[in-house]
Amino acid sequence: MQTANGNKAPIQRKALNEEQINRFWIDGYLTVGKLLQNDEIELLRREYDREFERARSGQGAFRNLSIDDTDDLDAKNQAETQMLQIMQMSENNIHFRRLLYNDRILDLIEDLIGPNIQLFHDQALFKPARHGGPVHWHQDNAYWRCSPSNLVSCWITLDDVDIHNGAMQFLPGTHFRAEEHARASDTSALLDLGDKVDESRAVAVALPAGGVTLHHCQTLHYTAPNVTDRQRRAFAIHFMTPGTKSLRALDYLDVSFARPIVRMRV
Ligand SMILES: O=C(O)CCC(=O)C(=O)O
Repeated sequence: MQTANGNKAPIQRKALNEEQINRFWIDGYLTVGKLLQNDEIELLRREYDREFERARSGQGAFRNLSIDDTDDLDAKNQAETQMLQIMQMSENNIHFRRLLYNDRILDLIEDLIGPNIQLFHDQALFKPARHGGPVHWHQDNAYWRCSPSNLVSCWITLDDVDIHNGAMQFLPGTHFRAEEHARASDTSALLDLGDKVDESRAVAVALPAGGVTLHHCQTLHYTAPNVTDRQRRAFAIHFMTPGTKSLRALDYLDVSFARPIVRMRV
């Protein structure tokens, strides 16, 4: 934007400094740290637990990504390994709906993708204590196949996370190139980049409850099985700029480009 005297107007940063923005574009992810306050975390934990109890008792949709896709409630609930997912929790729960419009979150996103922001989708990702399953190495856009591939995800944890209960692990600098993914060998619900990943370069991001990481839709990431006595409750919000489209999403994904515009400043 030009000012009246022809000079470039300084870009208005909302939440991130220049070094953080550069870090995000160089590494493909950024650790933000604790963003939610304790009372917000408590409320969201209660609502999250309620939504999973409802779903697991047959009153709502959920998937166990650790097993092949199925509608069999017992199979999903009783599997030895459980990576549980509720898609679009914000469509049924006002508190998670409100979180989509949280200014502290949107200010971060605005600094990365600009002032017009649309929800691509949201998901709750729950690893129960002791038998929480992994999410294999992947780029989000291998599932979504969105174009342009410039979506940014905000991953929020409602529990303290470290490498043992399923903290996010990222491979810095992998967002510059789309990789071919294969279906995982242990479950039809996940993709897996498998041997192609040099895990020695992975960075695990420990966070306190209420903490946030941001990642680009082509950044390779992974979360390990939860082998601890602590549950790991996370919620991911995937944001895009309006006008993004999908070339050809995987058939089992509920891809929509008609979700709310959560901030508009044209
Ligand atoms: O929460 C997890 O375990 C995985 C999250 C993830 O892959 C994502 O948010 O893109």
